This record gives sequence, structure tokens and C-alpha cells, in this order.
Amino acid sequence: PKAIYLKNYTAPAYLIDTVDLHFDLFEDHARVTSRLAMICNHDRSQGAKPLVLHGEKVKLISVKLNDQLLPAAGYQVTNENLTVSDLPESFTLEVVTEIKPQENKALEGLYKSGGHFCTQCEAEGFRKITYFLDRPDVMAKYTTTIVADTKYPQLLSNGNLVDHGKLEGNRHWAKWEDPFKKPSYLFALVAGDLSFLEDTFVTCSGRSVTLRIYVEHHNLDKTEHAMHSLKAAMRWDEETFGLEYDLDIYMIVAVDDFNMGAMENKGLNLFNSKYVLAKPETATDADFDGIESVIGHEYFHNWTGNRVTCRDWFQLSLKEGLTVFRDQEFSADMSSRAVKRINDVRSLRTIQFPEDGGPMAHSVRPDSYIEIGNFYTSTIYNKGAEVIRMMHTLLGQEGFRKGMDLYFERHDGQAVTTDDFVKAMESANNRDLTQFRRWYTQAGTPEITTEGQYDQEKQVYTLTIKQTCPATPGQPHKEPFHLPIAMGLLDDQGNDVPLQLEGETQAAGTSRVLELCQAEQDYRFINVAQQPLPSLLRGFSAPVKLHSKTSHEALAFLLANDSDAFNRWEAGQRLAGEIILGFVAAYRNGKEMTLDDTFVQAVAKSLESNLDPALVAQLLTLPSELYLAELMTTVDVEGIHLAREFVRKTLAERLKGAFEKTYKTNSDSGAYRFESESVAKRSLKNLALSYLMTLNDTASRRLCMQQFETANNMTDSIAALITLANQDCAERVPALAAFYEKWRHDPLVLDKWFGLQAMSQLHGTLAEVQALTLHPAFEIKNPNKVYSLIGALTRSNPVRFHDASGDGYLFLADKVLQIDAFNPSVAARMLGALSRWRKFDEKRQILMKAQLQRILAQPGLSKDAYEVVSKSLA
Ligand code: BAL
Ligand code: ZN
Repeated sequence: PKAIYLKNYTAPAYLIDTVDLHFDLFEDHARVTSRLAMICNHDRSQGAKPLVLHGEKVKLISVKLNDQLLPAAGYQVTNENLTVSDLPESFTLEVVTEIKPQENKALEGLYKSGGHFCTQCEAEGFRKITYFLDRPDVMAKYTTTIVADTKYPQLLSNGNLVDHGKLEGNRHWAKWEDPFKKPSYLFALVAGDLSFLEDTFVTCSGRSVTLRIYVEHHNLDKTEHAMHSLKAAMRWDEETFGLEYDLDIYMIVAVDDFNMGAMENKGLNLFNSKYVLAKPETATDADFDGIESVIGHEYFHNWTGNRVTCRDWFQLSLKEGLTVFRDQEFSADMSSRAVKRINDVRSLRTIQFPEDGGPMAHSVRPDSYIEIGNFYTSTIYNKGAEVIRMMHTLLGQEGFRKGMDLYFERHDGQAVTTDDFVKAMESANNRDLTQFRRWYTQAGTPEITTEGQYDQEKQVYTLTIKQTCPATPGQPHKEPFHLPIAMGLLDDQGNDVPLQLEGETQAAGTSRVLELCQAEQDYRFINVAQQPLPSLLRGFSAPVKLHSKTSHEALAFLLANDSDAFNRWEAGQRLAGEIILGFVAAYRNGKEMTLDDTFVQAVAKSLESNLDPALVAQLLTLPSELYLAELMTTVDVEGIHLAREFVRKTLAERLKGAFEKTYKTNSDSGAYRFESESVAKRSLKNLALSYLMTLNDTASRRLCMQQFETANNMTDSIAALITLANQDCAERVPALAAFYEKWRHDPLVLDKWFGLQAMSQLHGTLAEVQALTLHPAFEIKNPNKVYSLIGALTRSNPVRFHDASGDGYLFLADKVLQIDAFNPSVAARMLGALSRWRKFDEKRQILMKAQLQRILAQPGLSKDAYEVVSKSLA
């Protein structure tokens, strides 16, 4: 397979003005007629260039140019293209193709899921429907007619329904017209037998928009939260960015078989049902949150992605980074800003940082790819969002809004680049962001080292900040980044000190943003009456690794006193992390682990504090094994697990009474409500339960079983079951069996059941997962099942996946090869767990590498898997 390079980008030789699509859907095939009104987009003085349309796995039936049938000699067809030459300045091309949606298990293009026809076209799925200029800079107006049997009552596509009718032979049709120009990746079609929840939204200009959420009939009672989230998102975008919805109808369709989370097709979003369906009995608080955030994300794409789209796929973060930033801000406004930020940083550190430090590292705007499907990464999405967040921090809320307004003023209806976005921010704020652009072009996680020096006599505190960035594939040397560092100084009472930099006439505020642009810079704060304690990178103002010499006492002090909630959490994480890693070393050297009192007291203090219980739950959650692994040069898989579990158990033993009290205080026997206060209490209560269950004593197990048996909501029920699944106790197997019996007909709940068994810390987990792949409820062709069982083991259970025997690696490679044969995109995603083999000890390196080589040698390996494996081995 060949790489595609950004530097080779050229404008399309032809453009498409209008697309008229006609779908005839049958049980064993679909016939697609596409009429394209095209115009030449190149200088014809040297002759007309050939028109090269993309098409894969489609059977060509006929081609007409200006309504004249072309003979076979009039065009060339390969596995990837249809080429027509000698074309006039403007013309109509009609292409008829046949496809087999029923056989499509790659879930790209047109396919069937749960008996319904549906589509997924981003990034390059439209070419699996018909021959087309399947690239985002070709934007056209679409009209779509769908003809199908009446057993599919709903026939949906983008835009507005303009006509429909009945036909002979139990068939009917519907015609949709999308008034907005769009690229082919935003095309969507659904034909199915579905129920819908309907509502209306009156926009800020007074237009009434119909909102519909389509689901299978038996799921109609699980759509309210999604509808509520959609309306909240629509209002939020009007209030925050002045962005109003533009069509008369907005539809969401839930689909069980979906590679991604959801898709922002114009006016017709397709969603993985995981991000639509929820009711208290079946969905957890985390699910409710996830739905709110993904519904928001796809809705926000209507402006950031659809109205203004990407010129090419190297610009993917233009829409994804920006839209993730928007959905993060939306969620922060809907609940606790600090807790939202903590969760986002957790995922950045456990998913994006490893990606940035591994063989697949790429910049936010990559320079090349083999398969674009492999670039829907945490770097493009989450680091991309951090890059937008840094601009927001540097320019301020108002400045950022001015930049957004200008971006839409300049580019509405266009396909543009990340650089166009930065230019709009620059022009609107009269700022030079030249150096800042390095965030788009340089991969790798920058490392920041700080040192403070206090001069009592002069009352000056000098903060020295240095930055470096490690080499990444293809980028041996890095230039300094432009970094916003939000910070404050604390006095010995824990109060924020007013900040005055040398050269300033007076102190201004107690928290400010330093702009680090050089490899090393000094910041001199004057009129500092006593030795301060710095609080750096408040709110995690830049996606970097921070190193500063801070004693455990100072970290405990920050944990108790910092006015920045994020940094309180961060201090606690650092403290816990340093202690655990110290124990890892102790374990290796055969020394005893002893938990010192500073930490136990700091935890006790947090438990007793009157902070938001959701924040307390975050403060008491130890850094994950994945994050701790990231902090080590060579990962000590068992050491990390044992040390972390030792700390959890010791805390439970020493603070048993406090955890029991916390459990009781935060228990609520009332009806389930999804609102911040109850969610927060549940999170702290269930965290207390998980600590108590590390004791595996009769009292804790009784408490746990009582919660499991009497819970009136999935959050409490699953929290109890997770802790049971982690303990070798008599209640474990019956509880798992009872849960299965109760929920055997709900696939999304079964995903949780598979997932929690795959994440169990017990020794037999790998064998259990292998057995579960043969369970009647497991379907390897359903991505959600693959992610919840195989993905949970390989990505979220390091101690069991990285079993020294190498059996975990062998298991993953077997599954990847099996899945790659029908769904390369899912197979490639699963492969990430093997790609960082260099982080492990020599024995594991050999075992992991052997499986990667075995995959690479597989005849017919997809280019998706090939790219990940070959780059991992390079
Ligand atoms: N565009 C693919 C799914 C998403 O990011 O919304
Ligand atoms: Zn997106």
C-alpha cells in the first residue's frame, strides 16, 4: 500500500454542481443511479484532463455522458477508479451501479444493521455506493430518491422531504432535497421499520425545527435523554457562539452495528445506539453523560464540519479538534467544569500521550497517511481540542468568539484548512500566531521543567520554565512551542498571592497565563512577601508533561488548599503516583511497601471535606495503571498493579470507618435522577464501595450484594457487580449469572456485562474472555461487542493482557486477523494495544513483536492493518 502526502494536494480537476441520486433497494442488492452535473475546474489550454472518479466494490452497470450511453471503450474501470476522458467544459454524467448492502460487514458505504438499511460515508465510504469524486473539497447539492419495499416504512436522507408516494408491488418512495452544498462524506440514507420520538425546537430567530429520534420500536422508551440533550445543545450553540440550526428538520437514527460513536451527516445523524438509548434501569450516569456529549458533538458539527468543512483529510482536526473543544465546553456548562476537565485530561493522558510517544505518533495536521481511517485518533480529536483550547486561553473568551465569527464570515460553504482557522483567529484579534502553528505540525508531547527561586531580601520570586519535546517518527528535532501556562502562587496559609511581574506597575489578579515561547524563560514576580508555593499549569492549560521538584508535603498542601480545583486533583495524582512508583521500585528490590501517614491523612481530609462529592471522588481515584505505565521508561506490569492495589487496600484498611460513613452519607434511597447533585453522590458512594470491597470481608460483600440486589438504577447495580467481578468470592459467579439472566435481551447492557468481566483483575480473566468469545450473546461482527470484550481486555486491563505467557498477545492477533477479513477499520483499531511493544521488558517485546510479524505476513491483509503493523515494527 502507498502513502498519500499533504504536499501533493492539488485542487480537483472537475467539480460537481448537483447530484441526483436514485436508490432502488432490494433484499439481495441495491441499484444506484447517480446523475452528476459537472464542470471543469482546470486550465484546458493544454487539453482536458481525464475525469477520475473513485469507486470500490461497486459493479458498474452503465455510464451516460449528456444522456448518451458510452460504449465500454469510452471509459476505463479499475478496482479503485472509473476514468472518463475527452470531456467538455460542463456536462452531465449518469452512472448506474449495483452494490450488495446485505453482504457489507465492513460497515462503510451502504449496509444493513438489524434489518435496516443505513450508511456510513466518512471518510471514504461514499465510493462504496457509487463512482464519485469522493473527496471533501468537492461540495455539491444533493437530491436523493429512495425506493424500497413498504416493509421499510421510513425512507430518510439529508435535507428536507420534498415528495413521496406509493408504487406497485408493495413498494414506495421518498424524495429528499438538501439545500446546502456538502461533500460526499456527509451523505446519509436510512430505510427501516423504526419508531420515533418527535419534538420541536424554536430557534433564536423564531423558526420551528422538527426534531426526531428514530429507534427500533422496543427502544422508544429510551430516547428522552437524547432529545433533552439535543435541545440543550441547540440552545447552547445559539447562546455561546450565535450559531442557529439551518434546516426544517433534524433527525437522529440509532443503529446497533456502527464502527464509530456517531456520524454528523447533514440533517440526518446516524448514531451508534450506545450514544442514544438510555433509561435509568439500563444506562449508567457515565452513559447519560456520554450521550449528552456525543449528541452535542454531532450537532455542533453542523457548523464546524458541515457548513465549513475540510479541504482534505489532513485537515481532519479542523472539524474534529474544534468540535471536541465545543462539546467539552458544552458538557462543562451542563455539569461540573472541574470534573469534566479532570476526565478529559485523564483520557488525554492515557490515550493520547501514549499515542504521541509511540510509533503511530503524528501531528495534529499529519503530513501523510496510508489509510485515513487510521487517523481518527486521540491526537486529531483530543490533542486537536487542546490546541483549540490553548487559542481560547491565549485570546480569551471574547477574542476567541471574534475569531469564530470571522471564520464563519470568511468560510461558510467552503472546504478549508487548519491554517485558515488560525488566520481567522489572528485577524480577528490582531495577533501573530506563527509560532503557535507548530502545534499543528510537530508531533510529540512537550516536557516542561520548572524551578523556583525566592529572594527574601528583594521579595522576588523567579520562576524558570524550560521546554523540550522528544523526537517522534520522521521528526528528530523540534522547535519550541508557544505555550500558555496558567499559574498562581500560594502563601503559607494556602491563599493566592497577588501577582506582579517585574516591569508592571501593580499587581493584577491571582491567577494568570504566562506565555512560554522560548526553550527557557525566567519570570520574575515582585513584592512577594514570603516564599511562595507555585501552582502551575492550572486547568491543564497546555497538553504537556510537567516536571517540578515538589515535596510530598507541598503536594499534600496543594491538594488541600489550591484555589484551582483541577490542580488540587493534579497534586493528589502526583502524590499518589510518586508513592505508587516508589512501591514499584521497592517491590522489585524485595523491600516492603509502607504507606506513609502524609498520604493517608491527605486522603482522610479529602473524604471529610465539604467539596462537591464528584470532585472528592476524583481526588480519591488513584492514577490508573495505564497512566502509571506511561510514567515509566520500561513498564513494570505486575509491579504497577501490585503497588496500586496495595495502596488501595491499605487506604481501605486505615480509613474503613471513613469510607463506610462516606458510603452512608452519599446513599440516596429516592428515585433515580440524572442531575449533577445525585450523580456526584452516586460517584462518591460507589468509589467508597470499591475501596471497601478491596477488603473482601463479609461486611463489605454484604453491603455490595445488598446494593446489587436492591439498586433501582444501572449505575449502582453495575458498580456493585464490577467490584464483585474483581474479587474471588462466592457471590461472584451467581451475581454475574443473575445479571445476565435479567438483561439477556438488551445488547447494550450485555456489552457492560462482557466489559466488566474483561476488566477483572483476577488471574483467570484472559481464559474467561476467551470463553466469552464463544458465548451466544457475543457477535464478532458487531463492533460494540468487540470493543467491550476484546477491547476492554487489551486496552484497559494491562495486567491481564500483558500476561507474561504472551497468551494475551496471541489472542489479540488471532482476533485481529479474524476481524480484518470483514471489517479492517475495527481490526486496525484493536491493533493499537500491540503497537507500543518497545515500552515493555525484553521478553514481552519478543512476544509482542512476534504477533505483529505474524499479522504482517498474513496474505490479503487490509491496508488499515498494514499501516498500523508496519509503522509499529519500523
Ligand atoms: N466525523 C466522525 C464522527 C465524529 O467525529 O463526529
Ligand atoms: Zn466529530
